Amino acid sequence: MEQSLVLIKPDAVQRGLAGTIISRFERQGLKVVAMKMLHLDKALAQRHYAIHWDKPFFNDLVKFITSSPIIAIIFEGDRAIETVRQTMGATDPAKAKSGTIRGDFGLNIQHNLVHGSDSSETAKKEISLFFTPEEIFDY
Ligand code: IDP
Ligand code: MG
Repeated sequence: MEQSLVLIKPDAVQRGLAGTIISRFERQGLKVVAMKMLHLDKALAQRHYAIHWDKPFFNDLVKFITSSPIIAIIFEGDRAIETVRQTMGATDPAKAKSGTIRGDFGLNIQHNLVHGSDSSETAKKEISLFFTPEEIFDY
């Protein structure tokens, strides 16, 4: 079993797409094992996106992800990391296939609705940034 950290980003929460997005992952057989709503502070946003610190879009990304509340979820399942990435679609909604979350609802490369871990190593790091072991359910 794998776990992936998913963030429902400010644009998705504002547009009332949280339920639709959670449902798309559930339909793929992924199970919610932890979930919380939170307003990210700058420090946590910078740690979460640390890999992108030198990119030209880093400051805008941190501003965007801290602009209003998000929903953090751990999805568990067989090949959860790959399944989450496929269900999300490509980073740029203009390039994401129809039938994916970003392809169907994303507006532009920044406002692309959802985050998902990109490897088992990053998943472990990201999960520990957002959740304590006690907040993760085994059922
Ligand atoms: P991912 O979310 O598909 O893993 P990453 O390359 O890890 O994509 O980028 C993290 C986030 O940074 C993206 O989801 C998007 O919100 C934002 N981002 C990526 N590339 C650009 C860009 O060229 N301009 C503005 N924002 C970007
Ligand atoms: Mg990424």
